[in-house]
Amino acid sequence: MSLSSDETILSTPLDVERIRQDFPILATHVNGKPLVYLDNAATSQTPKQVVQAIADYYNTSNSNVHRGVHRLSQVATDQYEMARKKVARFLGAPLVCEVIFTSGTTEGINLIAQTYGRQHVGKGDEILVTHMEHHSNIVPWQMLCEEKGATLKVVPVDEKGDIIFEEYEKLLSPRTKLVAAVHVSNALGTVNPVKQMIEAAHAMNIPVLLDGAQSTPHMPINIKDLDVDFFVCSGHKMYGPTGIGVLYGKGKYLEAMPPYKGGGDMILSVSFEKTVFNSLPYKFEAGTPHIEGTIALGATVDYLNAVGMVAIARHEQMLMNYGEEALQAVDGLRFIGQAREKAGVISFVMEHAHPHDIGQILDEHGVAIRAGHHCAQPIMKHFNVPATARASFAMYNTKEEIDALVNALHAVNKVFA
Ligand code: 7TS
Repeated sequence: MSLSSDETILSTPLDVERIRQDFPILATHVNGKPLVYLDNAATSQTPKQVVQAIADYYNTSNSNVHRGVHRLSQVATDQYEMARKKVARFLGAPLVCEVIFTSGTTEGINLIAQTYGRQHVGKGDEILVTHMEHHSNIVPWQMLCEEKGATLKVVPVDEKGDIIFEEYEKLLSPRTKLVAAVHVSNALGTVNPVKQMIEAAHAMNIPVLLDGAQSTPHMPINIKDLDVDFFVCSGHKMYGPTGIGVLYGKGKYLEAMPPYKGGGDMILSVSFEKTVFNSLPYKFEAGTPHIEGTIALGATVDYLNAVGMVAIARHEQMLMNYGEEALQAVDGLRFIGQAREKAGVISFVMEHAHPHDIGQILDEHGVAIRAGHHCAQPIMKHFNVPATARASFAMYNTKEEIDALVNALHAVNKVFA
């Protein structure tokens, strides 16, 4: 990512040793070796301040939100709505009521497909995705296209793992009803040129949904600056709890969209003749929400603000450069994905060992990585591999941990080469 000079001045290096004290799980030993946790793209670890926020909620204010006149319910509601304000500020959302809590990225995308999508996509229309999408940004659109007689179009990716921008521009057409693109690829680490993609789509009045599951943990996000129409992310990939995520949508779209789920809290009044839906954001939050997860997501945002997203991005970029250099010392290792701009992820294959075998031997050395297709089978096929091994970084990772990864990969070669 590029940093403005102001951001560069403001950002101080991370005190990683101090940060690691906030993550007790990092002191775990696996097979007698210190844990080296490099599977952060799947789920990142959670600092004790966030865990404490969950415990505090249950110990002091556990109660349902938006419906009680009693003290505990008021406290819980205040905390829940405070989390919404914190998240809105963190993501640079123009309006707090445009922030909707979901169970995660997957639910956010499905919500858009089933509401905006079903409302706007018809026979002969097109949805545009990239070749590097996670399955959760492919399958909901395929289901919608199937139902409506529409077509899923795919922006091609080159041999480095960058989208081919001219092809993207050519694919935008009056039939395109939505661009749904990943901000940062979980399989390759590619940072897509989303600002330019959004500008090109908007020039043709096409709205854009960004899958921010892998960008939110690694870089400052400013929805207003991006001018993106929909943005989704997951708490558990940004040091927060599982089961909570965020959907941002521009008010003009959210207002016009039908609800996704019916039930309590999303209504103003119900009779058997007619139901009047609630205003934003409650229209999209039916039923008792993930209250402690939401409040703890607010605590997560506090934590990330205290550390600083610019400082996190710089630290991880340093790890990425160091890692790409260090891994070249491993015989038979080949990177999958060498895009112009990358964040968080190094994906690779080895000449003599299958990714699953790599993952297993690394585990014996206490090193946790992900091996598989990363729920992104189409891009695996593009690179002609069934799977990759993937090391993914977080703010608490160190150069020494990358050295441990490299040593363990030498051990893989000893077994298989
Ligand atoms: N989009 C991207 C880019 C992702 O990386 C993931 C999860 C999702 C969507 C789905 O997020 P969820 O929180 O709703 O499950 N990616 C991964 C991964 O890379 N390894 O495990 C899950």
